[in-house]
Amino acid sequence: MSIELHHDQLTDPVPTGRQLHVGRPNLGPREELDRLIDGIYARRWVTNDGPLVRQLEDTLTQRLGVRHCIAMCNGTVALEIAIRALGLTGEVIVPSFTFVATAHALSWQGITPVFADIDPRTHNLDPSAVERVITERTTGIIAVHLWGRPAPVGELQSLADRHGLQLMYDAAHAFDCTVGGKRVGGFGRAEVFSFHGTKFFNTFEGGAIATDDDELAATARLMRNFGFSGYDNVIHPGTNGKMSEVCAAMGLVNLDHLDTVVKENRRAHTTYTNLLRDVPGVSVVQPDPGEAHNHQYVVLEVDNDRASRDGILARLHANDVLARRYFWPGVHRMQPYASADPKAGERLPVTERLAAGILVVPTGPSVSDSDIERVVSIIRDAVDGRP
Ligand code: T4K
Repeated sequence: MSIELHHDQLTDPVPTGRQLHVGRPNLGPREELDRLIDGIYARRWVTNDGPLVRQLEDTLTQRLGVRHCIAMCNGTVALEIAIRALGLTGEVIVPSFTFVATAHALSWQGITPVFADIDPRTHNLDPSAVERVITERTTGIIAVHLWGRPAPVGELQSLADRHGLQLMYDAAHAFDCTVGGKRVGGFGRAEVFSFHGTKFFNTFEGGAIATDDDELAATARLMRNFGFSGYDNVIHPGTNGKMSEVCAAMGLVNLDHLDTVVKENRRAHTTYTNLLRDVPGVSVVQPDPGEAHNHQYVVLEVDNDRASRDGILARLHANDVLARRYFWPGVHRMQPYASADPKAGERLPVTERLAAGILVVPTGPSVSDSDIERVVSIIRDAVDGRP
C-alpha cells in the first residue's frame, strides 16, 4: 500500500498561541499534583502497578459501580487488550463515525472492522444496521457512546445475545454519563475509557477497561504487564499497557475537580445553544434529557443546504478559532479501510451525511461566555455571507 502524506490547509492551521482550541486539557490545581509527585520521588516508584495507580483504580471502580477497573497507558491500548481478552476474531461490527482508534484497535490485530450505519438523531450505532451486516465471520460488536451519549445498550445487548456475539463499548467520550440513571462502565462484557489530555477526565495519557467479569479482568491485567505473574513467571501473551504513577497522580487530582469542569461545560453548552438558536442551518446537538452528561463536546450540526460547514470552519480558523470537523470523513474513507472496501459509503448514508455536516467548537472552563459570543458571531457572519 502506498502511503499518501498531505497537509490540509483547512484542518492544520499554523499555531499562533492566540487560538481558541477544541480539547483544551482540564488540569486540576498544580499544588495538589506537586504533592503527589513529591510522594513519587520519595518512594522512587514511577510505574508498574504503583500505589497511585492502585488508588486510582479503586476510586474509579467505586465511582463507576463496577467490579473491576484496570488502568492502562491509553485508550487505544486498552481497546486492543479488551478485544484480545474477549477473544474477538474474524469480523467485528463498529461505527465508521468515530475516532479512527476504534477500528485501528481491531485491524492492528488482524481483525476486520465492518462498519454499520448510525442513527441520525443520536449519532450512535443503529441496531438494525448492525443486524444487516452480521455474517458467519462476525464475533462481536464494539459500540461507541459518541460525544458521551450512551449507545442503545438494551437493544444492542439483545441483538448480541440473539446472534451469540460479544458486545463491548468504546466509552472514550462517556466518563460520568448515565443511561437510565446508571453510569456508563458496566454495560456489555467490557467498557473502555480514554483518559487522554483532551478528555473530560484526563490522566495526561491514559485509559481503562471497566468490567464486572472477574476472569476477563484477570486476563486484561496479565496482558497489560507482558503476561507476568510474579517476578519471572510469564503465563500469558501480553504487551506493555501500564499506566505510570505521574499519570495516575494527575487523574487523582482531576477527579476531585470534575464537578467544576462539568458545571463550566454545561454553562458553555447552554450559551452556545441560546446564541445559535436563530442561526439558520446550524443546530447544537443536545444530550438525552434526564441523564447525567459530561458536555465534553459542543457539537454543531450544519445543514449544508442552508449553510456551508466547511465555509464556517474556514472562517473560524481564519479568526483563530480552531473548531474541528470530528469525525470527518468517516473511518471507512481512511486507510487501510478505504482501499479494503471502497464502496462502504453506499451502505453508510447517515454516516456520510453527518460527517459532512458536523462541527465541534471550543468549550470547557477555559472558554468564556464572551469567547462564545465571538465564535457565534463569526459563525453568523459566515452563514449570512457577510465578509
Ligand atoms: N475511541 C474514541 C471514540 C476516541 O475519541 C479516542 C480518542 C480513542 C478511542 C483513543 O483513545 P486514546 O488512545 O487517545 O486515549 C484527539 C485525541 O488525541 C484523542 O485522544 C481523541 N480520541 C480524539 C477525539 O481527539 P486529535 O488527533 O484530534 O488530537 P490533536 O493533537 O489534534 O488535539 C486535539 C485538540 O486538542 C487540538 O485543538 C489541540 C488541543 N490540545 C491537545 C493536546 C494533546 C491541547 O490544547 N492540549 C494538548 O495537550 O485526537
